[in-house]
Amino acid sequence: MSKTAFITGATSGIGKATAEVFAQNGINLIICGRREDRLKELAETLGKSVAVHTCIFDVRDKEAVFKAVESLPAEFKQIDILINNAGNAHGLEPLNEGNPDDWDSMIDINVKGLLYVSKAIMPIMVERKSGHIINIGSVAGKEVYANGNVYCASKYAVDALNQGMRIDLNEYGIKVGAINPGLVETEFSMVRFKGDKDKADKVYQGLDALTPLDIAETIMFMVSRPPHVNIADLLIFPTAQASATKVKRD
Ligand code: NDP
Ligand code: 8X3
Repeated sequence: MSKTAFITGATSGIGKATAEVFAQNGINLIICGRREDRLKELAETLGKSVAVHTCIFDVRDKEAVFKAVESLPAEFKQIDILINNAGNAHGLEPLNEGNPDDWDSMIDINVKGLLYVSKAIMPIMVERKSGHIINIGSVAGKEVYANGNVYCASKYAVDALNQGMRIDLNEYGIKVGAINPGLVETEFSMVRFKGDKDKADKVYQGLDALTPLDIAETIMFMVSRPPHVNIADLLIFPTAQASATKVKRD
């Protein structure tokens, strides 16, 4: 029987590419995000090959998250795979100059949002004693870099939650793993720099950054391992990147 995946942040970047690769592999989809027009367009395209349901909610809104999961149509209720992907960086300043509203966004979306979505879906997996959760962390959750402060803290939290989830769900046979990318060219930097295209473009200049497809294909590899194999934690860089800050540029 076909599997069903619940993907947060499917309107763009890594989440969207993951939805596309899953659809190519016959995995039915629940695609989530705030931008309804984008979700509808994606659902229309991918709906030609698999069953697709769209959920429009802000992961910060606890009630909306639970309502979205509770009101899934019967054919989408048995979620096999959860991709906790929704997230962004907001700002890149020294901590003493940082904007507390940006801090709230990163902690509320990247950490609390991931928790709310997981809380809504874990019982479904526990009940069935089966499931696979993939958390999208970052190199920022492995190394702190200058001005990364709260974004790094939020991704260190994802790393801790990935470990905690794996330990707590172990007795139910549920797989939990993280993928932690370095530089991936998406809308990420446009969000981080609040629409400043020059600043955003500079992040990816002079190197071949990872693409959302690179990450999606790796996620597909993770979810297609045999039942006894769980990829627990994976760090992935473009070849030109050796650490959070060591990047070879032309
Ligand atoms: P994008 O900006 O392209 O995509 C972010 C996605 O998250 C969008 O679909 C957006 O949907 C969703 N999202 C953001 N805020 C919310 C919210 N409050 N509620 C619901 N959905 C939300 O960035 P990426 O694809 O690069 O980012 C995806 C994940 O990958 C993030 O967790 C990011 O931290 C991580 N990552 C990215 C790297 C990179 O270099 N790009 C490297 C390492 C990790 P919408 O706005 O429609 O709600
Ligand atoms: C995104 C990659 O290096 O901007 O998580 O933190 S980085």
